[in-house]
Amino acid sequence: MNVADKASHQDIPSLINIAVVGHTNTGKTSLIRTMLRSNQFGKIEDSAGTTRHVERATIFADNEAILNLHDTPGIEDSHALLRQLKSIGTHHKSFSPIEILEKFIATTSIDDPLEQEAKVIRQILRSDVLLYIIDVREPVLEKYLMEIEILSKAMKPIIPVFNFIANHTAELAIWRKKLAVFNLHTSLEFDTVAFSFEAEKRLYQKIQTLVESHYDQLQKLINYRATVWDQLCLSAAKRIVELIVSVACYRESKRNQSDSHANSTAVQKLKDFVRKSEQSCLRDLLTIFNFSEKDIALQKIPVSNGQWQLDIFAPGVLKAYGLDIGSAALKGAATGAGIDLMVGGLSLGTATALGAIAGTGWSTFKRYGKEIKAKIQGMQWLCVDESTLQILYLRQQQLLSKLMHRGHAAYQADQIDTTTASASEKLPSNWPDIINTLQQNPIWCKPSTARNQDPQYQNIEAKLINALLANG
Ligand SMILES: Nc1nc2c(ncn2[C@@H]2O[C@H](COP(=O)(O)OP(=O)(O)OP(=O)(O)O)[C@@H](O)[C@H]2O)c(=O)[nH]1
Ligand SMILES: [Mg+2]
Repeated sequence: MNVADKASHQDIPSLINIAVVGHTNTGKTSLIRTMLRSNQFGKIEDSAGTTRHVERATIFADNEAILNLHDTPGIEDSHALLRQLKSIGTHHKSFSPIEILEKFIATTSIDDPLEQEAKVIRQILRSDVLLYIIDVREPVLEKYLMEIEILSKAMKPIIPVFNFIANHTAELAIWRKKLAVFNLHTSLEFDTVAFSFEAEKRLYQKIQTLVESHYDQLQKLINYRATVWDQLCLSAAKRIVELIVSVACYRESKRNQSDSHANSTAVQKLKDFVRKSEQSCLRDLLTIFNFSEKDIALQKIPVSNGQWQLDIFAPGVLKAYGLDIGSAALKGAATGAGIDLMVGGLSLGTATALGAIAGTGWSTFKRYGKEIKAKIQGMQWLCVDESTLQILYLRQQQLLSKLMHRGHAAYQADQIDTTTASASEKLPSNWPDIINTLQQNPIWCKPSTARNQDPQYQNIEAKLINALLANG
């Protein structure tokens, strides 16, 4: 639960107060949105001076308020500000740096050109920690170093947070070096768009080391967030497993060989089932992660109007997912793209791979004799072929990994620096066995207590979940 309201003088004293400061347009409000898991907080725009007032948001661990985040207007004119502070210092030689800052606030009127800066200074003096947000794409200009010099006068711990880090490693190194001159060694990389839970955890851990009096409260928050995150990822993985299982177990009965109309209706029915199942899974996954249309565009997820852009049965789909077309064609495609023929409990694709149809070997016959007999007797079903199941899995895996890496920050889709398509997407190690078992258990197509308590099913579910989450 998050609460955001205008800054007031009545901050709850026991809460740690964190001011989010920095040059204008560096992503301060974006960072707060990501930390709040809400895109309702403040206003974000790709232009200077978007945030005009200090705004407070409280972060909770379950029902317990843990910390206040204070969004501040961006510093725009550090030259003029530093000049002003120096001038106060010259007139009040005995003033400490903090007293100079206080004098500056007291003497800056509402219509002063440095009014925004005065709001920032007022907030930093009231805060326990400062998060100084840096746009690493920018060169280390003098004005930024002046900002740091000004902030350090408040004698508060400063944590530099590098934003826009994707594809900017060289710039990051330069920034680090420059900050070391100011004795700022504890920095963080936190791309608010390509959000990672680990980066957020490190942020709280850094604050913990700087404000030890709030160590336990922050630990509560870290633990709470970790639990919530794990649950979120687990329910998403479970939803994907449900999809794979229902599609792999699904069978459509095939009448007789000559009735081509009935057969093509059955093929259509099967394909519709797969498309609808995938679509409903997509909808659920986006809901679980609270993703909007805008987020989908930002993460370059190939989905429009709630549907995958590339139909799962489209001719180019195998190639698009880097699958071996040659071997897929050999195994499946008994009755049309994406459809296999199931004979008894055994699909033709599987049977061919096992050599059962070729009739080789006594042991194969002993194992699959019933299915082969069934084939001879003409009991046949249509099922989804293995390559389609592979695509189905890979597509959800890719989606899950994108859903697990995003903030609530970004605003314009074209601002993304990289796509997050991962080369490590692959099938679980025992994939053929898993599919084979699923295909032989059509009763698992729908959830049931019997299914969910079956150790063989539980084993498959666990393997798929582990594989999905290991890749996230
Ligand atoms: N690619 C990318 N864009 C970001 C990131 N963080 C913020 N942005 C974008 O940067 C722009 C500025 O973000 P804001 O959060 O409004 O920045 P701000 O520092 O609060 O700006 P002011 O309130 O004007 O000082 C917006 O267009 C954001 O979508 C990031 O990590 N990566
Ligand atoms: Mg802002």
